[in-house]
Amino acid sequence: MNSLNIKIQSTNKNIIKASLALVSIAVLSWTSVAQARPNTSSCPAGNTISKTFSSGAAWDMCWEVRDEEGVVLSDVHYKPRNKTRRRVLGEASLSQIQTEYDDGSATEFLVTQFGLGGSNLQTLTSSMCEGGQLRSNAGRDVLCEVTKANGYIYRYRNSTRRQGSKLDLFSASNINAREFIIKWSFLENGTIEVASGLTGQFNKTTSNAANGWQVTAQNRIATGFTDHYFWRMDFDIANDNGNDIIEQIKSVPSSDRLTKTKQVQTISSELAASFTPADKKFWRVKDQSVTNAANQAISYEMVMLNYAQQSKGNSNSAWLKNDVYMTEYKACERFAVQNPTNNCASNVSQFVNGDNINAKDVVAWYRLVHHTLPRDEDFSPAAVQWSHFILLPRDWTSTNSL
Ligand SMILES: [Ca+2]
Ligand SMILES: [Ca+2]
Ligand SMILES: [Ca+2]
Ligand SMILES: [Ca+2]
Repeated sequence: MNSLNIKIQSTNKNIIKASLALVSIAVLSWTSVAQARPNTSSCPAGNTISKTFSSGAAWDMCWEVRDEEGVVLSDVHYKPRNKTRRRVLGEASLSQIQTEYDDGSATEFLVTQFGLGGSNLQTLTSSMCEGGQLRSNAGRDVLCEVTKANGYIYRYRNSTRRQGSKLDLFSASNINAREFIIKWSFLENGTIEVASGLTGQFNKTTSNAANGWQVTAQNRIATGFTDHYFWRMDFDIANDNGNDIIEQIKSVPSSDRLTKTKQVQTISSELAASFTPADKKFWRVKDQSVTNAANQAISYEMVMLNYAQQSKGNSNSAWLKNDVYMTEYKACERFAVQNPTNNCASNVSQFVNGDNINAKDVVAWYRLVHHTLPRDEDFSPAAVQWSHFILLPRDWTSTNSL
């Protein structure tokens, strides 16, 4: 058992107990790791990121680099202005990028076959992190931490207005000449924006113009392709990571569409689901016991709006059929696809196997799709194409804290 597994497992008390019964060696060092997480004090020296805005609102988290996922964030806490600091996420990562080519060329699994970390993770210079702070891993600067103005948080006539700030974290990974900018934005008002920006060089060519775009300057046909980004979000709301509840919320229009009726459903067993734009379906993760000052359960809502790009992948890949997957935490379920099958399932569609997720340690997986039909202007390098989604506090505070 390596230290990574121990770290992941340390957030699950049941697994720790079971493993302690099985593993009799190295109990001392093992216990120290197990006790350490999920407290931020367990974060390796120098890997804590914290930001307090002038309003008093604050974020703090831990970051690490893995060969496969690249930058992984953990123990993400938000402190609204004049309110209690509470945990939002236990861990968050980009757990797979699957690339399908329009001409049927072999599918690639970038996170497990090549890795966003290791030597693919790019060294950043201060000019790439203007006004910010570079953070290093294994002797190289690989993460930029920068505070930026973010425009209006709100305004109401000229008397009531506030402009806000955000904390941006980004890294860049180069895989087969394509480059991915992975960016996390933590806004002063509790909103989290998660984004991957595709840029770099599009080198793949094809013989059939119907499967790509004729690039005039290079006299070749650049292949079209689809990237499926699988984000893994282990929400661990507040102190207890084992009592989180997922709700699916719809606003269903009447047949004449003159009204909409809200439907709230607690998801009691593991779920694979897709968007229904007509119903404005979304999901939130709420704590079973912690409430805001108005006695409403605190929660984060997943705003996974990507209707224009979202589509099913090839029919041979069950994990490309749905947009979201909600599962019970399992330490071995790390990659959405090509997960190591040592006593574990190989992909997220199999992670959904009927386990109870009502007041449990739940994990949300989001498949975000982006199709690229290259343009002349992309050669070269290609302009960044952002694919992003938002995590939004819902009833985290009883009023607008700013
Ligand atoms: Ca957890
Ligand atoms: Ca909780
Ligand atoms: Ca399961
Ligand atoms: Ca969880």
